[in-house]
Amino acid sequence: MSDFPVFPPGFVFGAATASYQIEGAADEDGRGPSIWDTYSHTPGKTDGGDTGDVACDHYHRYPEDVALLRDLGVDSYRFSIAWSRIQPAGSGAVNAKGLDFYSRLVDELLEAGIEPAATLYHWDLPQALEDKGGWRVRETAERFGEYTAIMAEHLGDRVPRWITLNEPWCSAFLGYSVGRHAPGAKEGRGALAAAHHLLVGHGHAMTALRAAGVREAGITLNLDRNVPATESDADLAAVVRADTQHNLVWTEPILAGRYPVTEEETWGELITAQDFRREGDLELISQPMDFLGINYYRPIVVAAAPHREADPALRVATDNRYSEGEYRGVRKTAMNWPVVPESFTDLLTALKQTYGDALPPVHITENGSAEFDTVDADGSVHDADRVEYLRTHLTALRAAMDAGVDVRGYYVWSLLDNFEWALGYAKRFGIIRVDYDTLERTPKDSYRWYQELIAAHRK
Ligand code: GBH
Repeated sequence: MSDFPVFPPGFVFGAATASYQIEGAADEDGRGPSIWDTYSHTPGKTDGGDTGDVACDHYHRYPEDVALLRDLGVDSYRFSIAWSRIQPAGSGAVNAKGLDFYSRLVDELLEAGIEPAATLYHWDLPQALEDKGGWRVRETAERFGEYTAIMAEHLGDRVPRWITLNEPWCSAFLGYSVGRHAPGAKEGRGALAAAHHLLVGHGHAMTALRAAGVREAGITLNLDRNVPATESDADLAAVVRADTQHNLVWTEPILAGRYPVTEEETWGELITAQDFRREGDLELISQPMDFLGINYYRPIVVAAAPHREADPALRVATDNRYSEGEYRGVRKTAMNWPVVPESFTDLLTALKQTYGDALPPVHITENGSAEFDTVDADGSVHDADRVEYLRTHLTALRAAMDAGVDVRGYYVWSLLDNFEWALGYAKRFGIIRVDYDTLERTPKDSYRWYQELIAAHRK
């Protein structure tokens, strides 16, 4: 056991998933369509034309999945709620069967001694709301607050930990300017408005969660560790721009109640000139949180790249004055992501340095790796690379805690192999293999390793 990093008593070990990536049952029990149904069913958008129609069929197999979580020994399970199961049209009437699914899931978890951690929005916006403008319009943020109130009223006493949004950067920029995620838009102003309205939506959700008296509420951000390709002035300036769009646009309003201003053409300055910004927004957005969720996977090498867009809003929103460079001399995962555990430590200690006491306790709400898993004749998966990834990243996390960062929990991404968005089912992040023909689940070596690490903390 000496190979395991040791965490303090009370540290939360968890596993995470998201609704559209695992549930399937896309047309069942009154679920309305979401932007990911539309996007994945549009030819050419996802690798292999993969969709979440069936996914891991978790909607029907959740008792089996909860049993796997129980055997794993986790303290907590992070899942997300599909808004369009609750409100098929994104507002108004509540679909009782949708609510009932999450209620049964939560009861099953509690019976297994596992604390539910619910994410309210992991990218599957009801299509009906996108048809009215999606996150480009303020109404969506208001509807999100109403939906949150419904969920908190029904599950607030049984779900202790609530996450408003997962990775709003992806929703705003991959969704509305880069176009690699649903709804697949390529807009400048639309993406900036989406970013702002996602923040406002987070604020409305915080208000609703506070009103319901839930135990803990926060947001999950995918903060990036941006490292310059060279020490040239151009590359260093590109890092500032990348930090602004990926990190400061989110952390500054949420943790410091202000827009970032790092150079003349950043999102922060552009947004102050936009008419979607309203008096009082920053107060709403910067309500105190009980924790900050952070998803971490890899560092990003940033190199200056030429301007391609004439429209300044689109230029900022697509961030195309930097390009991802290659991180040399380290192993790459199946995503071609560099494995650099020290970056994880650096990200967290830098965040603490920047925000000090304004940084709430942290939960690592996702960390893990996609690997080229192979299945042996006896059905076993010896995913040594994933075990090594998890071991070194948990060790790096422990180092950040030793350096003074208050980290309360860690959720491995992911419990199951699942629908990896635009990349479909080919990228496998699970500690449990899913056979997409039979939907059979097989724990990988990484599952056993994590199980032992957790068990070692129970002695
Ligand atoms: C997180 O996203 C998500 O929260 C989770 O749902 C996801 O499965 C996990 O990490 C692993 O990616 O679709 O062409 O843009 C992190 C952001 C979004 C980066 C999807 C990789 C795939 C390439 N990820 N993206 S593309």
